Amino acid sequence: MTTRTTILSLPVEEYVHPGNRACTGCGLGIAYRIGLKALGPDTIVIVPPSCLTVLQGLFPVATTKLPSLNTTFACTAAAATGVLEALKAQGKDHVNVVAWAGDGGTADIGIQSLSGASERGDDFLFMCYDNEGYMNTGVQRSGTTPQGAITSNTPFKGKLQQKKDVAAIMTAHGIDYVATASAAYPLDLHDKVKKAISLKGVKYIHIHTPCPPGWGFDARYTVRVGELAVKTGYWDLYEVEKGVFRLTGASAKTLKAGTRKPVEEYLKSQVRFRVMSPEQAADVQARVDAKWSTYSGGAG
Ligand SMILES: Cc1ncc(C[n+]2csc(CCOP(=O)(O)OP(=O)(O)O)c2C)c(N)n1
Ligand code: SF4
Repeated sequence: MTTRTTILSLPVEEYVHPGNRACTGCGLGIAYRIGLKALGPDTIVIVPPSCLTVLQGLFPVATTKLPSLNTTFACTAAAATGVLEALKAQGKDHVNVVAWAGDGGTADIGIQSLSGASERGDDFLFMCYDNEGYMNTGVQRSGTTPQGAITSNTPFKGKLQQKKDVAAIMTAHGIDYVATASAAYPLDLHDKVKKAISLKGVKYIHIHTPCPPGWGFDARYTVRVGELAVKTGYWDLYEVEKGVFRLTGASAKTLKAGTRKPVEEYLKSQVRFRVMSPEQAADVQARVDAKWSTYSGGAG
């Protein structure tokens, strides 16, 4: 059994310089900082176009203190494979190769190379930070934008389609480790990154990262919005290790204590859901209830 991260055991080393170009209150900023603490100094990061490339900035004022490769969207996972092979040729097998992409770069544009690498069993970690849209280019809808959310190209009725479940798609590849996480629960995220890099093959972590300007909430409420997503059961913290599903952290506690809040509290915390009718909100609640009804006994 792995030791759980606590606020006291969280590494003090920082791999992200303070003062970066992300918006105030960016959930990605929290997740990236914590994820890199778990990865440590022997890490190469591969990043496609996204808010993360903006956060990182350009040499010589880049924020990431680790080697970082910027790629095109579609080849993120293929670039990770290439870096891995180059390290192998040099006899360096101690370096963590980590692709870190937005939801557009993962769920939509990058999914073919990620699927191919998963099937081959290449040994790297793929992190998807999910701000539920193409935020860097002005909040366009992506495959993971949830139903009912206003974006710049779904301005009147919100997005009509359901959110794509990328963690489920990755689980279907039969890889050894798939997890979900949240920027609002950094210790749970730290645990999962640590566990992922101890395993072989492609590992996949999908992180819910609230985005103040894209979702429409005040920058001071990033953690509160992230917590509401989890406490209402809208976004669940879990891991699937070698095929075994287990709720983790706050989601496991919510199931055990039976304290799940109404989804409405989450929907009302953001301007992007303001066009949803009471019937649509009830439909979201029904879907969340149906999902949670399958969890009984599944928590660990
Ligand atoms: C092939 C290609 N299409 C479009 C773009 C323009 N572009 C740059 S960043 C971006 C948005 C990326 O969205 P996502 O992956 O969700 O990351 P986020 O911006 O939300 O952090 C787009 C469309 C591009 N760089 N390359
Ligand atoms: S638009 Fe959203 S994801 Fe992008 S930097 Fe700003 S807060 Fe972060």
